[in-house]
Amino acid sequence: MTDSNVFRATTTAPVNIAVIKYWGKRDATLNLPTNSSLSVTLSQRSLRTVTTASCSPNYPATEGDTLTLNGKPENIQASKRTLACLSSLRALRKELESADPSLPKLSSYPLRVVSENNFPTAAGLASSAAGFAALVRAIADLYELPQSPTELSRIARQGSGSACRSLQGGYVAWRAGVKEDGSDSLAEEIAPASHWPEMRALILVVSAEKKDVPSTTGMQTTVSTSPLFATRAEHIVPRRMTGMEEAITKRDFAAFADLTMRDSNNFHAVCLDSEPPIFYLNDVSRAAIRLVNDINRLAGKTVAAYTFDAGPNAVIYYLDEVSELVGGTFKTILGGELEGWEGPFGDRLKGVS
Ligand code: 2P0
Repeated sequence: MTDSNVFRATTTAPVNIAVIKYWGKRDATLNLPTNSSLSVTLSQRSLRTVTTASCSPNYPATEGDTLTLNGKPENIQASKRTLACLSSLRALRKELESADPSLPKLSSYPLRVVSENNFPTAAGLASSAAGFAALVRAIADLYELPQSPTELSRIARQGSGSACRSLQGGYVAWRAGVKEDGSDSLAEEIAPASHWPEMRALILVVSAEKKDVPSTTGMQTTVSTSPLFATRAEHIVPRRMTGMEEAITKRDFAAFADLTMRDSNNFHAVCLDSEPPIFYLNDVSRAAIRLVNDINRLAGKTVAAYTFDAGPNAVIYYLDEVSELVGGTFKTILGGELEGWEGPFGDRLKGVS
């Protein structure tokens, strides 16, 4: 607490990029996925969200809770997902206050949340993942909640599915769960970043524009119209989750890369199989795929893997030993086609300081 009776907590949350993709909800209100997914948490040196949550008995009750995103006020009341996160976090704080009446009644004060991304919002760079993870972590810290990151992932999931994977570092699995109330749909760290410290990610910003089809809408279209989708969710992904966990445990890059590329391709295949079809990749994305294939062919083994989310931007995974080869090739061949990148040589996204 400060002199002015304002309680405050600041935190950061990283971006995560899935190597086994989440695509499809079995419950759109609770944000329950049709299949499990697995992601790699990127270093916070490159992409992150910084969020400050504060509350005070002096904040006017008439203003209610407020959220400022990248300097602009957001309408919290219009975002059911944000309201769901705030109400779950308040309920946990109320439990603490009921158990210990000497605690300040933070749950009754208006909240102010201020959040900044250091990368383009909604450009398929998982901004909602880092955003909701940071919001949940900041308020949980402000309220001094004892819940573990896995327990908090249940709340972040209601903000944005992929956000549940950004509360932990390293390699994170989001278990789809089977319960209707979503209580077993949780993220858990399967290995810390230190388990495989040679892992690197190159981010190619093909376009920093907002994506054409938002993820939530795209997923619903795929679930309700794609005949291929059931095969993906029921057969392909469960096998790949097992294979990917094994590849990570054994630090088997070739197996990790093969599954990563196949799953990205399969996710974009079910997008194309939707009605109307959903196109996220463009010509530059396809050039990046060809370049990774060329690099692997010339290296005589799999040293790089591409993956694409709901947009044209590529993330390339590789190990530190081939940084020069992968970074140098992409910079030379595709550098001119890109709006920016976060590269292995300390290059930055355009417009990022
Ligand atoms: C993923 N994506 O696993 C997949 C791959 C995009 C493609 O999670 O509706 O923004 O908020 O739960 O989390 C993007 O979906 O969707 C996403 P909602 P979210 O990273």
